[in-house]
Amino acid sequence: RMVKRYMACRNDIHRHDAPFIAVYKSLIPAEEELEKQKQLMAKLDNLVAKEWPNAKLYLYGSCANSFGFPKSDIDVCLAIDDDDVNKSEILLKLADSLESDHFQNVQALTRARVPIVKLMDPVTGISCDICINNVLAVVNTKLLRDYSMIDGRLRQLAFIVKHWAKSRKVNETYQGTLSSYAYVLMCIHYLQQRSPPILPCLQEMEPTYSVQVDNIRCAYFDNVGRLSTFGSSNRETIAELVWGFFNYWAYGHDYANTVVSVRTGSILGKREKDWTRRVGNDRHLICIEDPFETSHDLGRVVDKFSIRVLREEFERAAKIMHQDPNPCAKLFEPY
Ligand code: 3AT
Ligand code: MG
Repeated sequence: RMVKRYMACRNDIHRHDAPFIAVYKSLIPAEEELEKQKQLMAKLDNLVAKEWPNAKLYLYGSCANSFGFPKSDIDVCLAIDDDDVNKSEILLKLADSLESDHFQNVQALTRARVPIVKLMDPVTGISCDICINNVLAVVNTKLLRDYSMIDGRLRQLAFIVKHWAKSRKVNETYQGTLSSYAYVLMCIHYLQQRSPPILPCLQEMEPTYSVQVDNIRCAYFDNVGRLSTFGSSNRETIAELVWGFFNYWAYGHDYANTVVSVRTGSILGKREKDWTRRVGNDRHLICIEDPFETSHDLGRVVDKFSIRVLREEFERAAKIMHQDPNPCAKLFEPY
């Protein structure tokens, strides 16, 4: 009986495509907003060029990976090629220049885990964090953006999952739930696993892009213009994918033994990564491998309390997708 009911839902799922597409469209930032971000970057570029002629500024995070919501703060990385950079010194000097240039709320947080300068641009109203030499974040931002250009369904799915996670308050790393970056990787992985696949595994293909970041080699096929028809033999639509994504994380994923890996486009064992036990504060209760920093589990922030919250939310979402006549309204109900 269960199986029958589930099949009925699945065949019927397409009527929810239009409402999900409408939610997706309502979440895409307007063109003016991207213009304002560019305007602010140009201003910051000028300021940096005066102080550090050999340095370069990069946008990273959701304002550059194509998974950004409207009105997000922007994340900027100042890349300075110097063997012995003193980050605090640079941040303090940068903060001074920003204040003289009439930026507001300028604050140098030199003792934070990732030291940054915060600022607000009174002209565009955009707030911004600038960090130093966080090159891996710039590279993983490019990887996410490249994946998003292969098949439009990734961007649709990731916006919906991020919107769900923010509405349900499970996108708060300081409370032991997952970062936006982790959710996007889960979406990429899910689309790599479809049959036929909707996304390829770029890191398993012949590299056309390669950079060395400290001791990590970041290499993958980035000529994604060539892959624009990759997923076309898979006809699944957004409602089906949202359904399948939550169903996987509610009932399909083997939390005890496995790791999702975008790097290999497959599911790995916890054993082979030696992620079977708690080390310090890292518990590995849900394992998502970083595509470049492979010793880094993006699920390590999740503890024994927040894993229950997360799994209950996945189950709630899956049930809504199975049963609710209007899942689009219910799914994003504020927690
Ligand atoms: P929001 O729209 O701001 O929620 P975001 O994509 O900007 O989403 P975050 O603010 O969580 O995501 O992170 C900003 C970027 O920093 C995204 C990614 O390039 C990098 N990043 C975040 N967390 C990690 C991590 N644990 N390991 C490596 N890179 C990370
Ligand atoms: Mg961000």
